[in-house]
Amino acid sequence: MKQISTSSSLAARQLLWCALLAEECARWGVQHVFICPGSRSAPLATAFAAHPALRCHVHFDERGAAFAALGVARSSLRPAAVITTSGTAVANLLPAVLEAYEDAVPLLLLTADRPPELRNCGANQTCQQNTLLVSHCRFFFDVPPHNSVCAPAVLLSTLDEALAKSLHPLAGPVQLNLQMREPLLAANMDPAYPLALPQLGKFFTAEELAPLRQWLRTKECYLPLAPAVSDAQQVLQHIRHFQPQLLLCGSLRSAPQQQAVLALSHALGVSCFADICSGLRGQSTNVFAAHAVLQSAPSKGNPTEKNKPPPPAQLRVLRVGGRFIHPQVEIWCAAQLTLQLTDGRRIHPTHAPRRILVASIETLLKELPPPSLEPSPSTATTTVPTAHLQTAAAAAVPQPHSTDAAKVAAVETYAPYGSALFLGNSLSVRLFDQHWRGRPDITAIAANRGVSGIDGNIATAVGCALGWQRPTIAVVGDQTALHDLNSLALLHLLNEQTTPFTLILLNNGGGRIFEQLGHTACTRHPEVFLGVQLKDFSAAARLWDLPYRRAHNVQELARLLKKPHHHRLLEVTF
Ligand SMILES: Cc1ncc(C[n+]2csc(CCOP(=O)(O)OP(=O)(O)O)c2C)c(N)n1
Repeated sequence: MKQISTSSSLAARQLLWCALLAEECARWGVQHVFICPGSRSAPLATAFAAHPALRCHVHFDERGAAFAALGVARSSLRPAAVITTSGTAVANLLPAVLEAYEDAVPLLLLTADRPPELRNCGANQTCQQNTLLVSHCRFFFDVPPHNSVCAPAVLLSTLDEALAKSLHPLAGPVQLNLQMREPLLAANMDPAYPLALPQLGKFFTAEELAPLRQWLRTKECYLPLAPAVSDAQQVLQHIRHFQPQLLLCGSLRSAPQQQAVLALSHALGVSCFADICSGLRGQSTNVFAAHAVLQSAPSKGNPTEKNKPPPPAQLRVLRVGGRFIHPQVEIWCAAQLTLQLTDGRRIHPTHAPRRILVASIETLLKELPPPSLEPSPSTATTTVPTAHLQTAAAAAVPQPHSTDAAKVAAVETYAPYGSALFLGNSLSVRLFDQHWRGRPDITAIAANRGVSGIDGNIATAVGCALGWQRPTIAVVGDQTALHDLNSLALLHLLNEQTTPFTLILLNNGGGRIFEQLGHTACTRHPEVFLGVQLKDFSAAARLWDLPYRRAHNVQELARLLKKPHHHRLLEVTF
């Protein structure tokens, strides 16, 4: 290590240390960085904020910042970074980290910490944060301070491994816990990009910088760590050999994934039964709601079903994508002969025997003809065993007979062209899964179904909108909204012209999902289940200067949705 003595030189060296991280993040294609203010993280914040290729967003609440990063990573398909100070700030990342881990979303957590000499000795704002998130990270490293034995090349290659593991083989959160030594910052310091040898040479030895010479000359990552190539042809061969009769599709993440599933269903000549979060409904006449498959299973003990013909023998089902909102779909699938294509996650809560192929579905696009909007001519002959499902699915097209169906129909009819949807947990996402028929122009649909928390839903929706760059409608329940009112502060990140954001708050007076638990506890002790019943959310909208309207009936909701608008909160009370 170069012997530098003055306090400002040490601070400058640490800032450059952080600038190496910022530069490498940019080279990996990281675009969005959420910075939560703090002093231990000040060098990181300063270095990242100064980088011309990174879009840095500042948010006071680490929990919301992490959920927003999750949202933008999910919708932009690139890792998003979060920078925090030490202590409880790191603990606040945990809910979003759990969601990212379970739902395979790439997140880079850069948490500032104290060096070893200040741990476990009563130093301020210090805790065992180096063990806090590890169980839910695909990679973790406790990075020593800049003035220790750790050289710049070690720092870069460690970040490279972290970013590679945030994406492959299964995406998820990764954490670098960065030990920062005082002095943290000195006066008038700004890292100058692009980083150059003479500048670094003032603070690092020639020996330390030798491995970086090539890196400094180019714009390439230090250690690119590309994923293993998978053989799409082989995967397709397995699928064809299995001869699927039906495609059952859970959530999807991207347009290439959607195109691959449509192309696959077309090439195989089978229908696709799709979850709301696949974004496939409405994309082809050959796509039906996933829960329509349940039509083939007569409900037990229902006398009117007695004379129905027995359901056909097991179907050969090709199961793709993530989870289903409707819990019965996976149970139905367990009773069929199933081949599951997975990104590496074991989404298989029934544990029924099935064949598994680990492969990314989008790679199949290379081997498939482009999808068509109409079913292939072969469909009629090859899907005979699923014909009864198609008929049932067509008959099950929801009529807006209930107010719930009417709410969904209003959004489906009046959402601006090319909108995106974020669906809050609890009843909102179920409602849309049940009643959403789909529109060809609405393909981006997301929800936090990794662990189905009702926290951070507004933040995630804003993050998703940031990545989607489309008019976005988020639908959440009242308790879900209360959980994350802080995150309305994030709305300023969205351009009102290109990305107008509508928050539809379904205020049904508390956590009404518990009324469906099927026991009397909810009616006997409603206070234990419903939570705070807030009659009017207009004050929350006022706090963040957000236009607010209330819809008492479906006509009012339709009228409000039709109006051109900027960001707004629509409270639905019917
Ligand atoms: C962080 C978190 N806490 C608690 C729960 C359990 N939970 C699931 S749904 C729900 C109530 C949600 O109420 P609301 O947002 O009003 O929606 P509604 O049930 O009325 O659709 C709760 C507390 C959860 N999923 N996540």
